[in-house]
Amino acid sequence: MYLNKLLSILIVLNTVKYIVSNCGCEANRNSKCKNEEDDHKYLKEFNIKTSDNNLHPAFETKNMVLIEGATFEMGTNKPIFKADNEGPVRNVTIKSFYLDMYEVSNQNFKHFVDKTSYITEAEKFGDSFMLDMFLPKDELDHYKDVRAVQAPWWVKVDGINWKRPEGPTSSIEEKWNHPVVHVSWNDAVEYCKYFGKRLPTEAEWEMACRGGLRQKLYPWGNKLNPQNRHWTNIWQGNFPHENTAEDGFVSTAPVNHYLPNKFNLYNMAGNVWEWTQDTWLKNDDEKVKKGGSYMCHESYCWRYRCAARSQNTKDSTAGNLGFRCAGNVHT
Ligand SMILES: *[C@@H]1O[C@H](CO)[C@@H](O)[C@H](O)[C@H]1NC(C)=O
Ligand SMILES: [Ca+2]
Ligand SMILES: [Ca+2]
Repeated sequence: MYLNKLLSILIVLNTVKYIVSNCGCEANRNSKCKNEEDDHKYLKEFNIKTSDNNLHPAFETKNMVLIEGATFEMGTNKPIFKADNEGPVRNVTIKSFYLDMYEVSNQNFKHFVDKTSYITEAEKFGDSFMLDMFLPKDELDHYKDVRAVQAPWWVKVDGINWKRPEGPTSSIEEKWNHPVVHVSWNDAVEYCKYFGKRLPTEAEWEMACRGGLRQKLYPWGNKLNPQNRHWTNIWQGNFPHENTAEDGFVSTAPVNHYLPNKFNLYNMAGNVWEWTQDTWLKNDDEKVKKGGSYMCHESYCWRYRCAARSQNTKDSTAGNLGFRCAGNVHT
């Protein structure tokens, strides 16, 4: 099955002319696309909150882990992307909190939507960003003028959203256990709130990612593939033309695939980026995301390290960006 998908991907000719050190950071709603005019769809009042009037279920800690309060060393003194402010290392003290073991799955999100009739921002805007190679060649030609200038492998495609993640005719029927994608920060906040949860802060997320290890690159240590196995879903091959999927996945993997870290958390690094509560550089429109995704490769986007960080605007959505929720410890 993967071989077929791989072959079809290798056949898709790609028109990308240049590469920047980026694997998803430019897929913002405000990214300049060649052909894009301001549009009524992008006005703030379009974003009606739908879950506010619903009864919320009580907070449950099922499929969450309790992370005991502690002081940990956040950041790194060996930043790979200095402009991202990955450093310096500093001690940060965190109170006990709960964190979802898994990225929020399509199944989880469907449950939420069934209960609340929530409509995501990508559904309201009518489009979202996806990786060009997932589209068939004829459909791709149609979108050649709506690529993000800084990251031309992103195409903004009409009719894609969490239910149709890889093209207007795709579905999630065989992906119930995969992470939900094409959800904005605003959507993630609403989802977590409904379940009595919240997004983790960046510091909570990073502490959780490290799983009690001190200053290691990854949730499992410093080597990418110890024991000769894959520990996360990233990109193997030459981005953005070829993905050999040695880790088993061209796109998302099930949220419980690969081994968990010492805190029993799955896919903190890789698979999909995860929204956090925090604001990126004092600009409240942009929020911090952590962990990297299936589109990351060491050569250009070594961001599946615990210290790495990136950002998107609150209303941005993409095929490699999801989230998990945190919860307060009620005493
Ligand atoms: C953090 O605190 C520990 C324990 O007090 C200390 O050993 C370590 O040097 C501190 N790290 C930093 C970066 O200050
Ligand atoms: Ca992969
Ligand atoms: Ca992840």
